[in-house]
Amino acid sequence: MVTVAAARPFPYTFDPATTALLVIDMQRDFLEPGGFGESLGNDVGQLRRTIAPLTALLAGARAAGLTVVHTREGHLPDLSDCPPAKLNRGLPSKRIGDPGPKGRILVRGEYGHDIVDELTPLPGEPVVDKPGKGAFHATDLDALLAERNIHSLLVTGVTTEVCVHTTVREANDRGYECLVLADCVGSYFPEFHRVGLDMIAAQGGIFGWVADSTDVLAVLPTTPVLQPSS
Ligand code: C5J
Repeated sequence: MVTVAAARPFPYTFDPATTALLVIDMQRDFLEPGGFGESLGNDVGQLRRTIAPLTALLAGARAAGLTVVHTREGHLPDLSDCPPAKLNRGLPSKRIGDPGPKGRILVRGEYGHDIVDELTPLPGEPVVDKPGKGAFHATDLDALLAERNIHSLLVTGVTTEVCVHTTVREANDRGYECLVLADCVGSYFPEFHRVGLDMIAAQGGIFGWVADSTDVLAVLPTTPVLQPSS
């Protein structure tokens, strides 16, 4: 077991053998200049600042032998997995499935839907395609984690108040202990980011813990932990 003493609201203890690094929706359309997110007037720099610390954390997690799971938000090309309540939101000309600057918006298989080059998953690392904001909704994530005997999640990705928050809430309800890495999650809206993190750690850690990636890197083993069989 290792402990992140600087985590708030109190130290976070985890067993690297039963912990996964979850990388949520680090997709070109959310993060890259010229992508869908920027076309809506968002400052992608607010998200891009997560790439460098997340790259370092990924390297540390891989060296320690942690399970690494990536997610992508998006839909089948015929949009049959996108409920009307989601489809009918947003600017009329920039809805899910419409042509966007990097391919059809949030459609699987399109260039903009895929993960940014800096964080390309390694062969063997699961990539969970999710139709919702939460990574557990309508996916096999829970089964995949159970198969690997995972009980704790180091949570990273975008955006803090939407897909990260929804996923942490879902995970918390399912019994996972979640540590959210403040410098590895990002929002287009700095205020939402700050408050989103505060909400997670409030009330004695109502949804989980918050720390910086350097606090985790300082305690991660430098050689691979044995993966327990499920
Ligand atoms: C994510 C979104 N990934 N903001 N999506 O947070 O719509």
